Amino acid sequence: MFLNATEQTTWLPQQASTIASEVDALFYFIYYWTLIFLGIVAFCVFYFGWKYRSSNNNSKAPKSASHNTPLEIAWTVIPFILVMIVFFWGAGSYMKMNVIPYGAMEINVKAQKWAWNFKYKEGFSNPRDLVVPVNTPIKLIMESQDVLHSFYVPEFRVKMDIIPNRYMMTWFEATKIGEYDLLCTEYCGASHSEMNGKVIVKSQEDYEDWLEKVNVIDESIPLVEVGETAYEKHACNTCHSIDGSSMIGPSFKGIWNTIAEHVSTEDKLIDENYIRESILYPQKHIVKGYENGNMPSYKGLIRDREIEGLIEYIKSLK
Ligand code: HEC
Ligand SMILES: [Cu+2]
Repeated sequence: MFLNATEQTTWLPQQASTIASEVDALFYFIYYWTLIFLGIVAFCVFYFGWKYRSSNNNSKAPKSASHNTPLEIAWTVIPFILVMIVFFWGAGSYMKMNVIPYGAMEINVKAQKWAWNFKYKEGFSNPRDLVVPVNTPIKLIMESQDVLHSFYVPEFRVKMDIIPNRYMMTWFEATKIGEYDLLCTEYCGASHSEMNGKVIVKSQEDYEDWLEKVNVIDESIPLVEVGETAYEKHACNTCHSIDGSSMIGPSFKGIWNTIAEHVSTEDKLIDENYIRESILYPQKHIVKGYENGNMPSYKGLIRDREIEGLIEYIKSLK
């Protein structure tokens, strides 16, 4: 429980990446030395407080307390050695975390208010969940569409800020098959707390099966259901309600075939093309009363069938 357990403990989540045990070992090293020194200092405070209390005969106190060479050397050299151990140990782990192994599998990450999207080299993108094979180094090439976000997977001990207008890199190698929480850990606006997903670690075989399946959209799923899933997966639900209540964006309820009132462009009928355009080029028309909402563009992040699904879904919300 106390020394670097691979399973979840009271203190730390389980270790599910190659770097996790190293991070924890250093953490516990610092943690226990801190406890030891806390004990020594607290003991001295109470012991000397008692020993030199005023009711005691003060003649016991040393005549000159200005200097004690062995003591001073001890309290300089011992902490110095400890700090140097922490420094070199930490620098070593830091290098490992930041030097991306050659030949790592690359995945592009897009962060935006308030959703994750993962682009695979095979030519498709997966919203919300990052699916990876086990025991494979994964390099993430991350970018933000808007503000500062941060990619955080506690079980992997991996955290990297995503600064707008540049690529941010990080990497990890998952060691256990399973599902792990993925969180945004940089406050990024009203629905920051909903900006989460999963890292799904699969065996090499399952991963290849998934790759094959995810590329073909299952035609047997009705469009309305595709739309309903996309509404959640693409985080439309953080800004658009389906019950008529106004959030950051207008509600989807009952808007089909009504007229959208726009700021500075002409009003438009809400039909198939309008919804498609709203998803791909949201800044083209701005709905009255929602000037400050700033919907992100889903161009390149959403599949055609999902757009078709969302249209059907919005139609169904009477
Ligand atoms: C960050 C918040 C946010 C997210 C996420 C978001 N939207 Fe929007 N959306 C807005 C805002 C704000 C507006 C109104 C301003 C505008 O027209 O750009 C809007 C407008 C729209 C409109 C036009 C509605 C009307 O009444 O004219 C549609 C359709 C739409 N969004 C669909 C979607 C879909 C589908 C998704 C998910 C794939 C989505 N939005 C995700 C904020 C968001
Ligand atoms: Cu965020």
